[in-house]
Amino acid sequence: MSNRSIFVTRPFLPPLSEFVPYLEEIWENRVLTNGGGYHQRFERALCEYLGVDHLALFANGTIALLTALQALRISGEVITTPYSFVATAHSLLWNGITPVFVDIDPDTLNLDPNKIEVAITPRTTAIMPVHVYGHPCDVEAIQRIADNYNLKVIYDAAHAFGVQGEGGSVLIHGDLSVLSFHATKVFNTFEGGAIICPDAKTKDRIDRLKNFGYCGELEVIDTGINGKLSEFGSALGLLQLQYIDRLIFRRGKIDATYRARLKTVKGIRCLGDAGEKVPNHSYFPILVQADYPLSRDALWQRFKDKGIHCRRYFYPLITDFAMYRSLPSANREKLPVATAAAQQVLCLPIYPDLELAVVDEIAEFIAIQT
Ligand code: T4K
Repeated sequence: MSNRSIFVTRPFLPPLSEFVPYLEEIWENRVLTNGGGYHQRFERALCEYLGVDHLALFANGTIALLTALQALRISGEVITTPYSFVATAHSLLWNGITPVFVDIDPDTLNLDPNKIEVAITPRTTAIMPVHVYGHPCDVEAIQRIADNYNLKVIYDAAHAFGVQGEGGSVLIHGDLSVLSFHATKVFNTFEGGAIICPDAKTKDRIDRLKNFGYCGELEVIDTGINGKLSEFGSALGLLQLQYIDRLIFRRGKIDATYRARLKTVKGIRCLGDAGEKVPNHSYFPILVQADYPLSRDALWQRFKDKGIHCRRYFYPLITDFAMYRSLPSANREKLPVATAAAQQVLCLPIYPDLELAVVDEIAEFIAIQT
């Protein structure tokens, strides 16, 4: 294995020379932000690529989550998962909403639809599930519950760029879906994000909310925020889109190599494909189980000593952070599956230019530990 450190991910960047003409156009026009030409072109190109009708670009996924909740006027309590990046629950607290945490499904590690109904109270207004690692949630079961109780559904789809489930893009489910284009994601614009909207009216409202609430030049009709993606990010996104299929294909090769090599290693469970038709291989999580010779943390440390920086996404659970810990729904006894997953999970390096020989060596390293 090479001497350089290996991280859990490494952002893809197109050749700089290919980005220069985009930059020259920005320098020439001096339109840097506020919905310029690249922003408009990138929105259209993304809609086409993702197979969705309406989408609003954002400066990052977190502001997009905050805005999605505002757009649907969500208040009271929202049912969500403790097994996610902290931004999911933070978006609720920032909006003065109480997160109600519900345990996850042991197969997919996504919010368990069977546990949602008992958590619904008269204050519940919405469900915020996460397509963790890009594996689709049980969207039909979640929608059935939402319909029965008149709840909105906002998907945190930060990991689900390009994922196709049954019946097309996984992003068309629920009332809104939120993407992240952060540097560490399958598709990146350095920072960035988007909300997938069901119709033009909702997109209009979201576009106003991300631009301070302005409606025209003189009127402010919503308490908006500055959530706009710049022309730089939009231009980069347009260029990145030309590469995305090749990048996901390459990630698929890495995924398949890990799976083949780890299949026979006792005590290691690779999280399944969850049956999705077109996955994006955004992460490669393994669960280090009791019959493996080392604990998850010991394996993580041995990798670290070798310069291989795996990540324990998602540990600690969101419910273990100080601002959530005292909520009744944060009680670990009510979250046994999430608690166990957070103790066992290790995300292995996966990114397009990770050599398959290195993937082999990482898997071999796992296999030979005693
Ligand atoms: N919802 C979910 C489910 C999410 O996972 C996220 C973000 C969000 C919402 C919010 O979306 P954004 O507002 O971020 O758009 C990272 C990311 O910062 C975060 O975007 C991501 N989820 C989360 C899962 O991971 P860290 O603190 O683990 O990242 P960091 O800086 O330690 O990077 C991980 C590794 O990636 C590094 O060891 C090296 C490599 N790296 C990272 C960066 C930033 C690079 O090689 N280059 C880079 O520029 O949070």
